[in-house]
Amino acid sequence: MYRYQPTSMRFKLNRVIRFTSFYFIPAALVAFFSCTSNTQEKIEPKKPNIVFIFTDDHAFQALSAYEHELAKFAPTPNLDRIAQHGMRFDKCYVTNSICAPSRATVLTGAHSHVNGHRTNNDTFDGSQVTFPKLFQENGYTTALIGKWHLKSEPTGFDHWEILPGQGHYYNPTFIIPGDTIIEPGYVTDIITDKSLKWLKAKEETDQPFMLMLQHKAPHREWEKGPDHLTLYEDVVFREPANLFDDYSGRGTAAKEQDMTIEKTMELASDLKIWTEESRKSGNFKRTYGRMDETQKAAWDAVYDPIIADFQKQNLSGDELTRWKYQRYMRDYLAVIRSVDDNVGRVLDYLEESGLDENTLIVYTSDQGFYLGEHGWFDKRFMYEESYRTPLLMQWKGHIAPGSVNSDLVSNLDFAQTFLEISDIPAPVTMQGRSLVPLMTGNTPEDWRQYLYYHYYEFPAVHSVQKHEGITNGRYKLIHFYELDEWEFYDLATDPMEMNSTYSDPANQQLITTLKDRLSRLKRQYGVIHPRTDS
Ligand code: SGN
Ligand code: CA
Repeated sequence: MYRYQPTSMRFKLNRVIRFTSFYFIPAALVAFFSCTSNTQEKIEPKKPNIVFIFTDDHAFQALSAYEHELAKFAPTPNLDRIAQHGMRFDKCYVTNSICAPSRATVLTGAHSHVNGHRTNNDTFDGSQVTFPKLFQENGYTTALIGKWHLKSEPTGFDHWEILPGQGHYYNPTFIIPGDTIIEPGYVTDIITDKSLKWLKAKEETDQPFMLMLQHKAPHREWEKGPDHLTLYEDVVFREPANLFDDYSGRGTAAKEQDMTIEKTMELASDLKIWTEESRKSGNFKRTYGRMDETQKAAWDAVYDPIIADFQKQNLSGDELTRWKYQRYMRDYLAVIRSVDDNVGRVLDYLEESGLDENTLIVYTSDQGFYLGEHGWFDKRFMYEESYRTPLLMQWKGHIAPGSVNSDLVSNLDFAQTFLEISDIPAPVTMQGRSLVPLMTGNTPEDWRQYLYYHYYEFPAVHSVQKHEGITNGRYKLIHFYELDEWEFYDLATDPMEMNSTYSDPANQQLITTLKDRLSRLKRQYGVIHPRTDS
């Protein structure tokens, strides 16, 4: 029923249907019909619009459409609407689990080593081909509103308003062409207001549009918005079973990272337990320090009693870690609820205006995140929580409502997907594959069996070693190549990835196959070159 037809064919069919129902009435109108049919034939059907909603560090565990235990206590009803009206992808993985490289891959449809953006320290080469540029060249109007993080000025957008770097939660600064401004309010609300304003202005035109609506939330330091300050304060979240992981089943990289709730997460900037001393820091200035007096008063009314209670308890050891985990969850999940409310506003508008009839709505994040699993926050590793990212897509008349896909897909595929629905040919530099057949329930027989991963940012914040790897969705082989340490997991028997069984004799044949596949993928993507590399 939801079979995909190439866009041009679909448009022709629509045209025939409209044509017959309107004109196949009185025979007396035949003459009229024959003089108008030419004009009618010339009307080009409108190409689909795209609204791409992107968040920063939204773990799939914290999106209730994914039915994770945690989200039962912190539902996301509006994001779930996209899944109800469309498709939930259960195996969407990123090529490189870190912010700016993920964004560069989304734009270029290419791996980090091809688009040149391997780490957050790189500057995006905006002269290369990106899908927004191709949309512009093919009659679309394009906009980018929110977090950008690619350092160079955006290219390929008719309209852009971006946050500098990571941006701020309260009274955020925006860079706009030729100027820098400060907007009063909470960043998630403001990005949504700006996006709705841009969308509403589009009502006047007939031009198809592509909007990239990119939130800062729920990135560290997880500052709640004014509407959600008390939300979840009474909830006690269930701890992940491996909150107190001792890393004994893995190698050096897991043992030597710097991203534990216990040691790395800061009481002051992360958990808002400010002291006289920590109030002098730059972190204080760029968070609480940006609030106006009214915002501060509302904030203090919630956090002052928390600080007092914390000081009274004098916690240490595991009890302190447990307390930090609860505070982390309360803040992080409340920040997500504000994303959810604001996504609801966008969906309401698209429905009320009827734009949802011809708009692909996408919700995804730049990568996943640890919510206490392995004792961690942050991302970077190829382990599931940070490797996977949520992906929901709604496109009326094309994607069956409430459908679920479990093929291996990637942020590498987004650009080609958007180009295909808009009938724009993808350039050869793009290395993914269009998800359109999957969206319509017709996964091709030769769909990929393996995904390639590569993380490059070391030494850097959180001290995660460089690694590359391969997965088929069940087995995962990871190579921390600067340490020359390998890890192997079978997600069917060890879903939390607690014990690498790389040395288990029973796995050797499988590992040899995966190594061979890894080499093949590296050749295919141009990581190694057959003539010069082994
Ligand atoms: C900041 C964060 C880190 C985070 C990186 C990258 N520290 O440095 O925790 O890993 O950004 O995040 S913070 O105290 O400044 O928040 S990313 O999403 O942009 O890749
Ligand atoms: Ca991120």
